[in-house]
Amino acid sequence: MSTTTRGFSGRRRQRTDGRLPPGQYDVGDAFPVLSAGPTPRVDLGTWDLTVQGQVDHVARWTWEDFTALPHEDITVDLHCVTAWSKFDTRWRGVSLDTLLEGISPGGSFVSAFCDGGYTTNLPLADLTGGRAWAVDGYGGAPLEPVHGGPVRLLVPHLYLWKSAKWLRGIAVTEHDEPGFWERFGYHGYGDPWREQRYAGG
Ligand SMILES: Nc1nc2c(c(=O)[nH]1)N[C@H]1C(S)=C(S)[C@@H](COP(=O)(O)O)O[C@H]1N2
Ligand SMILES: [Mo]
Repeated sequence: MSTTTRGFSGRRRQRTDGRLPPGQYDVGDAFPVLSAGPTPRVDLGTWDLTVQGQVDHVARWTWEDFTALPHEDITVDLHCVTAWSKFDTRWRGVSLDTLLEGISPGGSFVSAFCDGGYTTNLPLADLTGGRAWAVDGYGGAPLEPVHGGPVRLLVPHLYLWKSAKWLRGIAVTEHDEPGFWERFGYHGYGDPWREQRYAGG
């Protein structure tokens, strides 16, 4: 259910079902693209995904390995710190529980890293328990490059800047090390329900 209200910046849909976090609006069918740089060209022949850093062994999947992992369909709401939320988005991907299976982490944080150099930090615990995925499908099709294809991180319970596009791996770290936007003042954790948009806010 959504209703339409007219605000200072145009038409912004509101929801009345409790699924809109504070300060957000429903963007509807639009899917904005927010990237800090150009969309990287990714060669699937040399692409890999790794779990590395403070671990007893590095786990690595080639594209062929990754596509053979068990995939699941995911329907979730997205919340961007720039205030748009998008509801019932449909993704397909591999649970981080699968990728982290058998890893002995020597730290309780991670830095997700990407083609193009983007990074973002999260508590390792937030990637477990069926709450995070490495996704390669969106809306029943392969994930488009502008939205992070071939593979992006999807962590829908945190603001969308934590869902790193063009994901190449997860580095386990001992300390919480600020990533790209976190170094510019974004919040270290980024819970949309607590409006953790900026550090100190
Ligand atoms: N590699 C990478 N991942 C990224 C970004 C980026 O610039 N580079 N932007 C982040 C931000 S700020 C947002 S809001 C979302 C936007 O995802 P979208 O372009 O699919 O809407 O991607 C996040 N992941
Ligand atoms: Mo963002």
